[in-house]
Amino acid sequence: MEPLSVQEAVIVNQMLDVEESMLGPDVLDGLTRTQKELPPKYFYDARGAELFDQICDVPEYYPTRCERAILNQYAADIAERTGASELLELGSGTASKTRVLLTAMDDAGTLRRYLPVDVTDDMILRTAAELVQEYPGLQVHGTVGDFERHLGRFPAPEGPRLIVFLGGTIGNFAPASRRRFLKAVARMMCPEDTLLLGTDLVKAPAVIEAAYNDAQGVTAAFNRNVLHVINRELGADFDPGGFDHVAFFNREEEWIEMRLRAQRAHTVHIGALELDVEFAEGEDIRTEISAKFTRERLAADLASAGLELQTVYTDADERFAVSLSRVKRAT
Ligand code: SAH
Ligand code: AVI
Repeated sequence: MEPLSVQEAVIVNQMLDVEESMLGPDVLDGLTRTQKELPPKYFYDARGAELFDQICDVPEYYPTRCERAILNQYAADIAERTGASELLELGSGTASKTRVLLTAMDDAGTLRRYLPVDVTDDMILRTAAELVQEYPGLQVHGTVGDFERHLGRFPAPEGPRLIVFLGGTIGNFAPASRRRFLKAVARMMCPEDTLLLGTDLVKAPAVIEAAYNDAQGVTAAFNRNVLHVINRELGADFDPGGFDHVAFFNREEEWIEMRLRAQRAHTVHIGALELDVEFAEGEDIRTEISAKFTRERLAADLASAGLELQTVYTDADERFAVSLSRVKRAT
């Protein structure tokens, strides 16, 4: 893969090969199931990424503010405990909260390299260009890629590494995939590496549901954006306005489910797949789950991946948690 250079940043795009795009197969698989489903990673084209950023600012969406407060309070402690010289970030987005960590590592005198990974190429390019300006001397090696498929393709560590997965994005995996993913992350960790994981916590359902049903309708636009992506990329004729945004807390599973509900019976044609998809009136596509955690669930998931929970930081209202873990030592 030819690296692209943006000043001192190096960007490698793992998504350029035709066979790397899984959108077609994923849409075919998801929309031909009895319970129609789409993977959440397809929300994030440039517009979806912008909408996600707007979600972070709506008053009802507490996770970003809580996680930022935790990082503001504990970043120096994290830098000291981990002694990391590089930060590899999965699903980095605009890396706005990451700067708190980079600054703490810089203040501790250990910061050498930042390695953001995201499916959205705009994000990686913009973030890399900004960070080389903001942190003189910082090496930035960005990867445009899918963290579910490309974990083995990141640069080898050059020192103790802090692997960061923020925002509660781990909650967007189904439970079995979540544990598989954590296991794969653990496999790429050396004994001196640390995983910093952001997880949203179980709390009053009304608080959680409000966060996914904001009054301004930004989350609804984000949800419908996946249909715009499929229209553009696969030549489909979805009418996004013909689907209602639905988000509710599934109390049994303790996760949010986002759905798109067809307002009327109709057929959608997806040109690139030569597929007609029938919708009944009121039929749903599940577009995202967002799991909420207890400490027990977090510890159990990490343990099942061979990781040992070391520290859990929370905000004052215990809405969100940021945890540090390391690979469990063989006894
Ligand atoms: N970490 C940021 C952004 C969270 S939004 C924050 O905490 O605010 C989730 C991010 O993960 C988006 O930027 C999205 O593009 C990225 N993402 C989602 N699925 C991905 C995947 N499978 N591989 C790589 N990046 C992914
Ligand atoms: C990225 N992820 C953790 C967000 C979440 O809360 O599950 C995505 C999101 N979906 C709706 N609002 C925000």
